[in-house]
Amino acid sequence: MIKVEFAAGDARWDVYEAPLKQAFAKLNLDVDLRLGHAPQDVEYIVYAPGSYLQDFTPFTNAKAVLNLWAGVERIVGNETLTMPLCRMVDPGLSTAMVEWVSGHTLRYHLEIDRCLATQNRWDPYVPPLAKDRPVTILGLGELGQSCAKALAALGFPVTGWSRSERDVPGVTCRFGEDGMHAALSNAEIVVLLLPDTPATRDLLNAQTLLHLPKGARILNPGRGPLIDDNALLAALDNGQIGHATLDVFRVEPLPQGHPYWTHPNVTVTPHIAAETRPSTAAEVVAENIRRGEAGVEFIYQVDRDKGY
Ligand code: NDP
Ligand code: OXD
Repeated sequence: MIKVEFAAGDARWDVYEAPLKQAFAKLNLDVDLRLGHAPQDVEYIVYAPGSYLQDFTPFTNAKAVLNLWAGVERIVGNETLTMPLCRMVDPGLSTAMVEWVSGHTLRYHLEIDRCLATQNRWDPYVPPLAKDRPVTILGLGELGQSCAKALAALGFPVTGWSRSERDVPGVTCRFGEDGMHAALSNAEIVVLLLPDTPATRDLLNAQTLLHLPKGARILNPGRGPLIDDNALLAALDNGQIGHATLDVFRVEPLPQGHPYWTHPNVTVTPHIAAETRPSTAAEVVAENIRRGEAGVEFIYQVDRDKGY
Protein backbone atom coordinates (compact mmCIF):
# COMPACT_ATOMS: atom_id res chain seq x y z
CA MET A 1 0.00 0.00 0.00
CA ILE A 2 1.22 3.51 -0.82
CA LYS A 3 1.51 5.49 2.40
CA VAL A 4 0.27 9.04 2.07
CA GLU A 5 0.45 11.49 4.96
CA PHE A 6 -2.25 14.16 5.10
CA ALA A 7 -0.33 17.11 6.55
CA ALA A 8 -2.66 19.83 5.29
CA GLY A 9 -4.27 20.47 8.65
CA ASP A 10 -6.90 18.57 10.64
CA ALA A 11 -9.64 20.98 9.58
CA ARG A 12 -9.12 20.11 5.92
CA TRP A 13 -9.20 16.36 6.57
CA ASP A 14 -12.99 16.33 6.71
CA VAL A 15 -13.32 17.95 3.30
CA TYR A 16 -10.45 16.17 1.57
CA GLU A 17 -10.61 12.61 2.87
CA ALA A 18 -13.49 11.43 0.69
CA PRO A 19 -12.47 13.21 -2.55
CA LEU A 20 -8.87 11.97 -2.20
CA LYS A 21 -9.99 8.41 -1.60
CA GLN A 22 -12.30 8.57 -4.61
CA ALA A 23 -9.54 10.00 -6.80
CA PHE A 24 -7.09 7.27 -5.71
CA ALA A 25 -9.70 4.59 -6.45
CA LYS A 26 -10.35 6.08 -9.89
CA LEU A 27 -6.67 5.60 -10.75
CA ASN A 28 -6.52 2.16 -9.09
CA LEU A 29 -4.03 3.43 -6.53
CA ASP A 30 -3.93 1.35 -3.36
CA VAL A 31 -3.36 4.12 -0.83
CA ASP A 32 -3.21 4.21 2.95
CA LEU A 33 -4.15 7.88 3.55
CA ARG A 34 -3.76 9.08 7.14
CA LEU A 35 -2.89 11.81 9.55
CA GLY A 36 0.03 10.45 11.53
CA HIS A 37 1.96 7.70 9.72
CA ALA A 38 5.42 7.01 11.11
CA PRO A 39 7.50 9.60 9.18
CA GLN A 40 9.98 7.08 7.74
CA ASP A 41 7.09 5.10 6.17
CA VAL A 42 5.59 8.03 4.31
CA GLU A 43 5.89 8.06 0.50
CA TYR A 44 3.90 11.22 -0.35
CA ILE A 45 2.90 14.21 1.75
CA VAL A 46 -0.26 16.20 1.04
CA TYR A 47 0.52 19.67 2.32
CA ALA A 48 -0.94 23.13 2.90
CA PRO A 49 0.43 26.29 4.47
CA GLY A 50 -0.06 26.42 8.22
CA SER A 51 0.67 22.70 8.55
CA TYR A 52 2.20 21.35 11.75
CA LEU A 53 4.87 19.90 9.48
CA GLN A 54 7.85 22.23 9.14
CA ASP A 55 10.74 19.79 9.49
CA PHE A 56 10.79 17.27 6.64
CA THR A 57 14.02 15.61 7.79
CA PRO A 58 12.37 12.51 9.31
CA PHE A 59 10.47 11.79 6.06
CA THR A 60 13.43 9.95 4.59
CA ASN A 61 11.40 7.93 2.08
CA ALA A 62 9.03 10.64 0.85
CA LYS A 63 9.00 10.93 -2.93
CA ALA A 64 7.15 14.26 -3.15
CA VAL A 65 5.32 16.95 -1.23
CA LEU A 66 2.01 17.78 -2.92
CA ASN A 67 0.82 21.26 -2.00
CA LEU A 68 -2.91 21.99 -2.02
CA TRP A 69 -2.23 25.67 -2.67
CA ALA A 70 -1.06 27.30 -5.88
CA GLY A 71 1.28 29.64 -4.02
CA VAL A 72 4.35 28.05 -2.43
CA GLU A 73 6.15 30.99 -0.85
CA ARG A 74 5.68 29.58 2.66
CA ILE A 75 7.33 26.26 1.87
CA VAL A 76 9.65 26.71 -1.13
CA GLY A 77 12.54 28.01 0.97
CA ASN A 78 12.31 25.26 3.60
CA GLU A 79 15.81 23.79 3.71
CA THR A 80 14.65 20.47 5.16
CA LEU A 81 12.58 19.89 2.04
CA THR A 82 14.85 17.86 -0.21
CA MET A 83 12.19 15.97 -2.18
CA PRO A 84 10.24 17.39 -5.18
CA LEU A 85 7.57 19.97 -4.34
CA CYS A 86 4.48 20.21 -6.54
CA ARG A 87 2.05 23.08 -6.40
CA MET A 88 -1.68 23.05 -7.10
CA VAL A 89 -3.05 23.73 -10.53
CA ASP A 90 -6.72 22.97 -10.18
CA PRO A 91 -9.46 23.64 -12.72
CA GLY A 92 -11.82 24.56 -9.85
CA LEU A 93 -9.36 27.08 -8.49
CA SER A 94 -8.78 28.58 -11.95
CA THR A 95 -12.51 28.92 -12.54
CA ALA A 96 -12.93 30.64 -9.19
CA MET A 97 -10.15 33.10 -9.99
CA VAL A 98 -11.64 33.88 -13.40
CA GLU A 99 -14.98 34.61 -11.71
CA TRP A 100 -13.43 36.83 -9.01
CA VAL A 101 -11.28 38.78 -11.47
CA SER A 102 -14.06 39.15 -14.04
CA GLY A 103 -16.58 40.26 -11.42
CA HIS A 104 -14.34 42.88 -9.88
CA THR A 105 -13.15 44.10 -13.28
CA LEU A 106 -16.76 44.57 -14.36
CA ARG A 107 -17.51 46.41 -11.11
CA TYR A 108 -14.86 48.96 -12.08
CA HIS A 109 -15.66 48.97 -15.77
CA LEU A 110 -19.39 49.55 -15.31
CA GLU A 111 -18.79 51.98 -12.41
CA ILE A 112 -21.17 49.94 -10.30
CA ASP A 113 -20.18 51.89 -7.16
CA ARG A 114 -21.24 55.10 -8.84
CA CYS A 115 -24.60 53.58 -9.64
CA LEU A 116 -25.05 52.42 -6.04
CA ALA A 117 -24.13 55.87 -4.75
CA THR A 118 -26.73 57.62 -6.90
CA GLN A 119 -29.82 55.67 -5.95
CA ASN A 120 -31.61 58.88 -4.91
CA ARG A 121 -31.36 60.65 -8.26
CA TRP A 122 -31.57 60.20 -12.02
CA ASP A 123 -27.92 60.58 -12.99
CA PRO A 124 -27.19 58.75 -16.23
CA TYR A 125 -23.67 57.51 -16.74
CA VAL A 126 -22.70 55.59 -19.87
CA PRO A 127 -19.53 53.53 -19.46
CA PRO A 128 -17.26 52.99 -22.44
CA LEU A 129 -17.41 49.65 -24.16
CA ALA A 130 -14.97 47.06 -22.87
CA LYS A 131 -12.95 47.46 -26.06
CA ASP A 132 -12.02 50.93 -24.85
CA ARG A 133 -10.93 49.88 -21.35
CA PRO A 134 -7.39 48.45 -21.39
CA VAL A 135 -6.66 45.87 -18.71
CA THR A 136 -3.24 44.53 -17.76
CA ILE A 137 -2.55 41.28 -15.97
CA LEU A 138 0.80 40.98 -14.22
CA GLY A 139 1.54 37.25 -14.32
CA LEU A 140 0.67 35.06 -17.28
CA GLY A 141 0.79 31.66 -15.63
CA GLU A 142 -2.07 29.25 -15.07
CA LEU A 143 -4.31 31.83 -13.42
CA GLY A 144 -3.13 34.93 -15.28
CA GLN A 145 -3.70 33.28 -18.65
CA SER A 146 -7.14 31.99 -17.70
CA CYS A 147 -8.17 35.46 -16.55
CA ALA A 148 -6.58 37.14 -19.57
CA LYS A 149 -8.53 34.91 -21.95
CA ALA A 150 -11.79 35.47 -20.07
CA LEU A 151 -11.39 39.26 -20.06
CA ALA A 152 -10.37 39.27 -23.72
CA ALA A 153 -13.51 37.25 -24.48
CA LEU A 154 -15.54 40.00 -22.79
CA GLY A 155 -13.97 42.48 -25.20
CA PHE A 156 -11.29 44.13 -23.05
CA PRO A 157 -7.95 44.84 -24.73
CA VAL A 158 -5.76 42.71 -22.46
CA THR A 159 -2.03 43.00 -21.96
CA GLY A 160 -0.21 40.35 -19.96
CA TRP A 161 3.23 40.47 -18.40
CA SER A 162 5.48 37.60 -17.42
CA ARG A 163 9.08 36.83 -16.64
CA SER A 164 9.77 34.85 -19.81
CA GLU A 165 8.25 35.47 -23.22
CA ARG A 166 4.71 34.13 -23.57
CA ASP A 167 2.33 33.88 -26.49
CA VAL A 168 -1.35 33.96 -25.52
CA PRO A 169 -3.81 34.30 -28.41
CA GLY A 170 -5.82 37.52 -28.17
CA VAL A 171 -3.52 39.00 -25.51
CA THR A 172 -0.69 41.50 -25.99
CA CYS A 173 2.21 39.84 -24.24
CA ARG A 174 5.10 41.69 -22.62
CA PHE A 175 7.87 40.26 -20.54
CA GLY A 176 10.84 41.05 -18.38
CA GLU A 177 11.82 44.30 -16.73
CA ASP A 178 11.77 46.14 -20.05
CA GLY A 179 8.23 45.03 -20.78
CA MET A 180 6.78 46.16 -17.49
CA HIS A 181 6.60 49.86 -18.20
CA ALA A 182 4.79 49.23 -21.47
CA ALA A 183 2.42 46.79 -19.74
CA LEU A 184 1.45 49.39 -17.15
CA SER A 185 1.44 52.52 -19.27
CA ASN A 186 -2.14 52.36 -20.58
CA ALA A 187 -3.73 50.02 -18.02
CA GLU A 188 -6.94 51.38 -16.56
CA ILE A 189 -7.32 48.21 -14.52
CA VAL A 190 -4.35 46.14 -13.33
CA VAL A 191 -4.63 42.60 -11.99
CA LEU A 192 -1.78 41.07 -9.99
CA LEU A 193 -1.42 37.33 -10.45
CA LEU A 194 2.24 36.88 -9.65
CA PRO A 195 3.83 34.63 -7.05
CA ASP A 196 5.57 36.09 -4.00
CA THR A 197 9.30 35.75 -4.71
CA PRO A 198 12.29 37.98 -3.98
CA ALA A 199 11.96 39.30 -7.55
CA THR A 200 8.29 40.28 -7.27
CA ARG A 201 8.23 41.83 -3.81
CA ASP A 202 7.15 45.50 -3.82
CA LEU A 203 6.78 45.36 -7.58
CA LEU A 204 4.07 47.98 -7.36
CA ASN A 205 5.85 50.77 -5.53
CA ALA A 206 6.07 54.56 -5.55
CA GLN A 207 7.87 54.53 -8.93
CA THR A 208 5.95 51.85 -10.78
CA LEU A 209 2.55 53.15 -9.63
CA LEU A 210 3.42 56.32 -11.52
CA HIS A 211 3.67 54.33 -14.77
CA LEU A 212 -0.08 53.77 -14.61
CA PRO A 213 -2.53 56.29 -16.01
CA LYS A 214 -4.00 58.53 -13.31
CA GLY A 215 -6.99 56.97 -11.61
CA ALA A 216 -6.12 53.37 -12.55
CA ARG A 217 -7.73 50.66 -10.47
CA ILE A 218 -5.89 47.69 -8.97
CA LEU A 219 -7.01 44.14 -8.23
CA ASN A 220 -4.63 42.07 -6.12
CA PRO A 221 -5.60 38.43 -5.77
CA GLY A 222 -1.89 37.45 -6.05
CA ARG A 223 0.03 38.06 -2.83
CA GLY A 224 0.27 40.96 -0.38
CA PRO A 225 4.02 41.59 -0.67
CA LEU A 226 3.66 42.38 -4.40
CA ILE A 227 2.55 45.86 -3.34
CA ASP A 228 4.36 48.43 -1.21
CA ASP A 229 1.41 49.25 1.05
CA ASN A 230 2.56 52.73 2.03
CA ALA A 231 3.11 53.64 -1.62
CA LEU A 232 -0.33 52.38 -2.53
CA LEU A 233 -2.00 54.27 0.30
CA ALA A 234 -0.22 57.47 -0.77
CA ALA A 235 -1.25 56.90 -4.41
CA LEU A 236 -4.86 56.33 -3.33
CA ASP A 237 -4.79 59.52 -1.29
CA ASN A 238 -3.43 61.65 -4.13
CA GLY A 239 -5.68 60.11 -6.78
CA GLN A 240 -2.94 58.42 -8.83
CA ILE A 241 -4.78 55.19 -8.05
CA GLY A 242 -8.56 55.40 -8.13
CA HIS A 243 -9.42 52.29 -6.16
CA ALA A 244 -7.93 48.97 -5.09
CA THR A 245 -9.57 45.65 -4.37
CA LEU A 246 -7.21 43.55 -2.28
CA ASP A 247 -7.68 39.88 -1.46
CA VAL A 248 -4.22 39.15 -0.06
CA PHE A 249 -2.02 40.90 2.49
CA ARG A 250 1.41 40.78 4.07
CA VAL A 251 -0.22 39.75 7.33
CA GLU A 252 -3.37 37.61 7.18
CA PRO A 253 -5.93 38.03 8.59
CA LEU A 254 -5.46 41.74 7.82
CA PRO A 255 -4.96 43.23 11.32
CA GLN A 256 -7.74 45.32 12.81
CA GLY A 257 -6.72 48.96 12.58
CA HIS A 258 -4.90 48.55 9.25
CA PRO A 259 -5.64 51.61 7.07
CA TYR A 260 -6.98 49.39 4.29
CA TRP A 261 -10.01 48.52 6.41
CA THR A 262 -11.27 52.09 6.49
CA HIS A 263 -9.86 53.63 3.33
CA PRO A 264 -12.83 54.82 1.21
CA ASN A 265 -11.13 53.65 -1.98
CA VAL A 266 -10.15 50.17 -0.87
CA THR A 267 -12.21 47.01 -0.87
CA VAL A 268 -10.86 44.15 1.23
CA THR A 269 -11.80 40.56 0.51
CA PRO A 270 -10.46 37.98 2.98
CA HIS A 271 -8.23 35.80 0.77
CA ILE A 272 -11.19 34.16 -0.90
CA ALA A 273 -10.52 34.97 -4.55
CA ALA A 274 -9.89 31.35 -5.42
CA GLU A 275 -10.01 28.49 -2.98
CA THR A 276 -8.71 25.10 -4.07
CA ARG A 277 -11.70 22.85 -4.78
CA PRO A 278 -11.36 19.43 -3.14
CA SER A 279 -12.98 17.31 -5.86
CA THR A 280 -10.81 18.61 -8.71
CA ALA A 281 -7.67 19.12 -6.60
CA ALA A 282 -7.86 15.53 -5.34
CA GLU A 283 -7.52 14.34 -8.93
CA VAL A 284 -4.33 16.37 -9.35
CA VAL A 285 -2.88 14.86 -6.17
CA ALA A 286 -3.82 11.36 -7.32
CA GLU A 287 -2.33 11.92 -10.76
CA ASN A 288 0.97 12.96 -9.23
CA ILE A 289 1.04 9.89 -7.01
CA ARG A 290 0.31 7.75 -10.08
CA ARG A 291 3.20 9.43 -11.82
CA GLY A 292 5.52 8.96 -8.87
CA GLU A 293 4.70 5.26 -8.77
CA ALA A 294 5.15 4.90 -12.53
CA GLY A 295 8.47 6.74 -12.45
CA VAL A 296 7.07 9.49 -14.66
CA GLU A 297 7.87 13.17 -14.15
CA PHE A 298 5.54 14.97 -11.74
CA ILE A 299 3.24 17.68 -13.04
CA TYR A 300 3.33 21.22 -11.62
CA GLN A 301 6.71 20.74 -9.97
CA VAL A 302 8.05 23.92 -8.41
CA ASP A 303 11.33 25.34 -9.67
CA ARG A 304 13.17 26.05 -6.40
CA ASP A 305 15.55 28.51 -8.05
CA LYS A 306 12.74 30.62 -9.47
CA GLY A 307 10.71 30.20 -6.26
CA TYR A 308 7.43 29.32 -7.95
P1 NDP B 1 2.10 30.40 -12.16
O1 NDP B 1 3.36 29.93 -11.54
O2 NDP B 1 1.42 29.52 -13.13
O3 NDP B 1 2.36 31.79 -12.91
C1 NDP B 1 3.13 32.80 -12.37
C2 NDP B 1 3.30 33.88 -13.41
O4 NDP B 1 4.05 34.95 -12.83
C3 NDP B 1 4.09 33.41 -14.64
O5 NDP B 1 3.58 34.00 -15.81
C4 NDP B 1 5.49 33.95 -14.34
O6 NDP B 1 6.28 34.21 -15.48
C5 NDP B 1 5.15 35.27 -13.68
N1 NDP B 1 6.29 35.76 -12.91
C6 NDP B 1 6.91 35.17 -11.86
N2 NDP B 1 7.95 35.93 -11.45
C7 NDP B 1 7.99 37.00 -12.28
C8 NDP B 1 8.84 38.12 -12.38
N3 NDP B 1 9.88 38.30 -11.56
N4 NDP B 1 8.58 39.01 -13.35
C9 NDP B 1 7.54 38.85 -14.21
N5 NDP B 1 6.70 37.80 -14.16
C10 NDP B 1 6.92 36.88 -13.21
O7 NDP B 1 1.14 30.80 -10.97
P2 NDP B 1 -0.46 30.80 -10.94
O8 NDP B 1 -0.94 31.56 -12.11
O9 NDP B 1 -0.98 29.44 -10.74
O10 NDP B 1 -0.72 31.60 -9.59
C11 NDP B 1 -0.24 32.91 -9.41
C12 NDP B 1 -0.35 33.32 -7.97
O11 NDP B 1 -1.70 33.54 -7.60
C13 NDP B 1 0.11 32.27 -6.94
O12 NDP B 1 1.52 32.23 -6.83
C14 NDP B 1 -0.54 32.76 -5.69
O13 NDP B 1 0.32 33.68 -5.07
C15 NDP B 1 -1.79 33.48 -6.18
N6 NDP B 1 -3.03 32.77 -5.82
C16 NDP B 1 -3.95 33.44 -5.05
C17 NDP B 1 -5.14 32.84 -4.72
C18 NDP B 1 -6.16 33.57 -3.94
O14 NDP B 1 -7.17 32.99 -3.54
N7 NDP B 1 -6.00 34.85 -3.69
C19 NDP B 1 -5.44 31.47 -5.14
C20 NDP B 1 -4.41 30.87 -5.93
C21 NDP B 1 -3.25 31.50 -6.25
P3 NDP B 1 6.69 33.02 -16.48
O15 NDP B 1 5.42 32.75 -17.25
O16 NDP B 1 7.74 33.59 -17.33
O17 NDP B 1 7.12 31.87 -15.62
C1 OXD C 1 -3.29 29.53 -3.15
C2 OXD C 1 -4.13 30.45 -2.42
O1 OXD C 1 -2.11 29.84 -3.32
O2 OXD C 1 -5.25 30.06 -2.04
O3 OXD C 1 -3.78 28.48 -3.59
O4 OXD C 1 -3.76 31.60 -2.19
